[in-house]
Amino acid sequence: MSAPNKQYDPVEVASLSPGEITRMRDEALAAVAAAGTLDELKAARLAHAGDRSPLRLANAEIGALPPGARAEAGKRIGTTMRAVSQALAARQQVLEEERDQRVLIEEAVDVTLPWDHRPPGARHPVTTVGERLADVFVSMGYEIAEGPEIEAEWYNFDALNIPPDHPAREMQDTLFVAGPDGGRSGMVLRTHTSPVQIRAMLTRPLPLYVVSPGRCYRNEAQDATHSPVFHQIECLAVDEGLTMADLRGAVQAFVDAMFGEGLRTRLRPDYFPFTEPSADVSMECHVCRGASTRPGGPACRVCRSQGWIELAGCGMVNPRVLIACGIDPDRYSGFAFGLGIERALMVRHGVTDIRDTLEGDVRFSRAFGVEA
Ligand code: FA5
Repeated sequence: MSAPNKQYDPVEVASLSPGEITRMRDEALAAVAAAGTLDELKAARLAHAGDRSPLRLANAEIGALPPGARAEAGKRIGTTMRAVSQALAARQQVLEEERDQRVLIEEAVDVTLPWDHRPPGARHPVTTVGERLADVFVSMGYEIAEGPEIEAEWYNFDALNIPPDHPAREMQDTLFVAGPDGGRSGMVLRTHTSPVQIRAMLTRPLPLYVVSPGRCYRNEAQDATHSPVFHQIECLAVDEGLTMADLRGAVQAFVDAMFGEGLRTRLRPDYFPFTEPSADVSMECHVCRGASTRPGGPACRVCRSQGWIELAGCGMVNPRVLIACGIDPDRYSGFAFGLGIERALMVRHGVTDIRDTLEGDVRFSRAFGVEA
C-alpha cells in the first residue's frame, strides 16, 4: 500500500485514476458477460470482485490519497464495485435459470420410452390349475358355469336340500351377510360352489354338463389345511340315464388330468344332503402308489402311508334337488362332484401349508412356471 498522500494528487495513486478504474470496470463487466457457466462466473467473481482483485486492491489504496480526494475516489470506486457486483448477480440469475432449464430437459424422464427389464410375473397356480381342470371338462363337452360369491341362502342351502334347521348348515361354517338392520339379510358368502348347480339347472336347457370353478368362504380359523377363503371346482351333469358309472368316469377323467393317467380312484359312502347316494372320492397315492402300505414298505408323507388320498365329495343329484329346480327325476338323473383346488394343488405339488397358496408371493407362483 502507498504512503499517505498529504497533497491532492490522484495521479500519484495510479490505480485510483478514473481511467484505470474505468478500465478495471470494463474488464470486470466483460469477464462477467463472457462467463458461459456458473463455474466461469465464479472464476470471474474471484478475479474481479475477490479480495485480491484489482478493484479491491485499488480500494485499499484510498487511504493513501490526500483527505480531500478520498471521498471522490471512494465514490468512484464504490460505484464501480456496485456495478460489477450487480452485473455478477444478474449474470448469476441468468446462468442459474439456464442451468435449471437444461436440467429439466436433460434429466426429464420419458415415461413412454420402452424399458428392457421387465421382471416376469406369474399367474397364481390356483388360477392356472383351476383353468386347466375346467379346460379338461370343456374338451369333454362341459360348459363353464359361474355364480355370485355373495349368494342367496336359498341357492346355497334350501334348494340343495339343506333346510334352515338342518345341521348341514353348521357343517359348513357360514359367513352370513348382515341386513340393513343388522339382522340376517338372506344372503351369505357362498360356502361351496354347489349353488351354481342350482343356477345352472334353473336356467340352462337339458341335458346339462357344467363345470364351475370359483371362490368360497367359510367361517373357519386359518391353519395349515384350512382357510376362510378357498377355491372349489364342481362338476354337474344332468341327463337321461346317468348312473354312478358315469360319475366314476368323470372323476377318473379329473384325476387323470390333474395327476396323470394310471392312478386308481375309489368311492366310499359319505353324506351330502344334495346327493343321494353320496360318496367321498379318493385316489391312489401318486407318490408311493400304495407301496407305503405294504409290510416293510417306505413311509409316505403325502398319504401318511394310507395309500389313498381323499380328494372330493360326490354323488348322484338328490331327486329333491332336481324337483326344486323343476326337473322330472323320473326322466332325468344327475351326478355331481366338488373339491378344493388349493387342497388338490397341495397334494399334487407337495405343498404342506395352505397359507403358501394365499400369500401372493410371486416366488411361490413362479415355482409353478410362468403361464400366459
Ligand atoms: C362341499 O363343499 C360339497 N359342496 C362338495 C360336493 C359337491 C359334494 C358336489 C357332492 C357333490 P366339503 O364341505 O367337503 O363339500 O368341501 C369340499 C372340499 O372343499 C373339501 O374336500 C376341501 O378340499 C375343500 N375345502 C373345504 N373347506 C375348506 C377350507 N376351509 N379350506 C380349504 N379347502 C376347503
